[in-house]
Amino acid sequence: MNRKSINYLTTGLVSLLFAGMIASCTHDDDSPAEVTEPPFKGLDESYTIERFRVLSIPTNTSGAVSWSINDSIISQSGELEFISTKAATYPLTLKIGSKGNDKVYHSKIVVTKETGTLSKYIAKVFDFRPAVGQFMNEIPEYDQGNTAAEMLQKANGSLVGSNSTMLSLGGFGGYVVFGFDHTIPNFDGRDFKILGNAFFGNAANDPRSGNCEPGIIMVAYDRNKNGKPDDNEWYEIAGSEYFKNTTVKNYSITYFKPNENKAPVPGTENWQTDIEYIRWQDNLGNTGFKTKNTFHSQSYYPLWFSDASYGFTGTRLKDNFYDQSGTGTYWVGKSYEFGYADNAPNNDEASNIDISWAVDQNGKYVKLPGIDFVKVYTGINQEAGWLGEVSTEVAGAYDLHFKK
Ligand SMILES: [Ca+2]
Ligand SMILES: [Ca+2]
Ligand SMILES: [Ca+2]
Repeated sequence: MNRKSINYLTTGLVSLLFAGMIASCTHDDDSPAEVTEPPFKGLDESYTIERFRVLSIPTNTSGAVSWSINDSIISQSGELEFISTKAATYPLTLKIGSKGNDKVYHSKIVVTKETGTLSKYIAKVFDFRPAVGQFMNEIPEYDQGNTAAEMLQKANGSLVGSNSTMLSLGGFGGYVVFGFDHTIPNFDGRDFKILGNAFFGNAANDPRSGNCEPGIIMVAYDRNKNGKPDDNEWYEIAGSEYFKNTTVKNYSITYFKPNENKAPVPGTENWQTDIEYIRWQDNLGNTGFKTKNTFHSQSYYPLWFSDASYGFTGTRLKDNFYDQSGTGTYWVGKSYEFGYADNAPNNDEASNIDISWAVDQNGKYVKLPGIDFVKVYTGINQEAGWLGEVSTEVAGAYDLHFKK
């Protein structure tokens, strides 16, 4: 917010009306009143920031800008966004303007060690909204009468810290949102890992396939520093499938609450043909039923959701499971190349994510100094034979750059 608008806010309604009168008298065309930023007054003598926090230094300059530390240019943006993992002092030089006609400013950035203790693991789960699925109400376990807030508490119990355990997101769209107690920096290469329960089978002709259930990853940098992810802070990680025409953007699905009294009872006669269990419909005109299998007899609809239906919108990946046996006995999911959760074993490079893969809603890459929040949702809408629906599991996450 610039000084002018602060004045308007603090001097109240009368001056707002007055300003409106002036605006309507003096502006004959449709162009908005010009907002001039205060001129850049140079750098402070020094800037202090804790490590794993982003320092922002605006210049309000649209011309050529170059920031450097020693001889390395670190940014050419009008606003510097600096983050470091080490407590150290960095000499900072700023040049504004073109060569021969530039102004040079000197300062330094003092990066200090954090006052509290930081964790490289998930610090908080903000939201947990799974889709329907065979692990629903089991991972985490639903107890009679649990509220959404209580289920969120259980999700925190599962994912926070170094001893994290698994959370199942159910079918397409089901999601979890979590955050860290610091900003994970976006350095060269991959920056953070998302843990899942994916593993590869042993087929010689298809070694990177097995139990791979890719989830779409979204990231948010807490630009307004309010400690929570805001709608306009989210960006999608463009994984290996993002730009392919087999990927459906803005796919929407609705799940309808089943009548559990009429649900097929696994093991009874005809239960396998009597599969009209949880009805779903999507925005492409498809509709179907989610089935029940012999392994899980509990409700597949999150029982703490009282609504008659609920849904999700997001990026849908091409079905990745196929019947490798050809007789329906052995289904495997192919791993996508990069950029998804629960898509490769935890020790595989494909479970590591580069923040530089983040894109905006138009598919344009965005430059983020780091991220504070992550959202993962199931990216597949497929029933894989007797295995049941493809559902992403999240079992934790951590910062690949963090060192004590
Ligand atoms: Ca990176
Ligand atoms: Ca925020
Ligand atoms: Ca899984």
